[in-house]
Amino acid sequence: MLHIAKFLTGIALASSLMVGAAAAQTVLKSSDTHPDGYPTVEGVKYFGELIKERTKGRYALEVYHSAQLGEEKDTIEQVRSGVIELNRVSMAPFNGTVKETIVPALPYLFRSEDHMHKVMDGPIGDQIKKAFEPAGLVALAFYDAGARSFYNKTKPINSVADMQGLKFRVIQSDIFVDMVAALGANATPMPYGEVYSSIETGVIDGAENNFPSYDTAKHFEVAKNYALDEHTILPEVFVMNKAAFDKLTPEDQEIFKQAAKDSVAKQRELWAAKVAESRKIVEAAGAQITTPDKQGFIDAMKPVYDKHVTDEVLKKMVADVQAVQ
Ligand code: GTR
Repeated sequence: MLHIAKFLTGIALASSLMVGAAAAQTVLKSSDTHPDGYPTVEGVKYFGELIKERTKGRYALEVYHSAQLGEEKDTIEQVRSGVIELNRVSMAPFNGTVKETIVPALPYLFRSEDHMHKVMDGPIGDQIKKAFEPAGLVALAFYDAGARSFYNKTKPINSVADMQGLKFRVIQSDIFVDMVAALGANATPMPYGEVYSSIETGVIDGAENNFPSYDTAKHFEVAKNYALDEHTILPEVFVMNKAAFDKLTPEDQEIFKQAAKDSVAKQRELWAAKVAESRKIVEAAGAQITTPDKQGFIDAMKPVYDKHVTDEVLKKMVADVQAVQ
């Protein structure tokens, strides 16, 4: 009898300990389209380590890389509805819902990556972060994504004239569709994961992205001509479901914000190294890099501004960005 009683108490104790341990840790989920090791994935993982350490293990993070939870449009819906708590995505798919994200997506608005950093780290960046709230999201951080450029399987691009009639996949945003149209080419928005096979089978001639994406998604295997036109220097955004963020204590909210801020420095460092590495990889694999006449591309972009920078808020933001030295 005594034995059984002891045994039962033992079970009760063990299970209460287990429940206690499970309740003490909330595991949050975050999505990323890129493979493990990519600078955005590593930036978010670092954020996860920091929140775990600074909340003494009360919070932990699982990063689902390689689009395991779906393509960006889908994971944006998942994070908005709270199915997942966090998501690292490009800002372009938000252009239709968070109008302030149009500004950093505009072609040739940022003069350099330094200029972009100054803007996004300052009051305009804060204004863009705030604009995510009505969409049910807290923008925790902006990460680097370098400059996007066009690549294709058909021919080298040296000027806007060479773009004529080519078919490009663009990221899912009307600005990008109009940008390609303004260059005399045709745009097809489609999920990132479909680009490789669409180029391979000739549905499109190419796409547009930075060196690390061109490299890790292996697009260089099917589209060898990479033109360094650098049409946008569009940063990434790391967002959290707002209801999940609001549930945190004020102290934990501070921990999350500071951890996100600390992860930015880490991601930027990893990013710079990855751009150099990816460029070497694609060149060694036979990619032909051209440096087209950029002024022609810049001049062609007026209709994009005329169509998308229409309201006063955006006009002022564009002027503010241009005024940042
Ligand atoms: C990459 C970006 C991804 C994804 C991709 C795309 O540069 O990091 O988040 O948006 O571009 O073109 O779909």
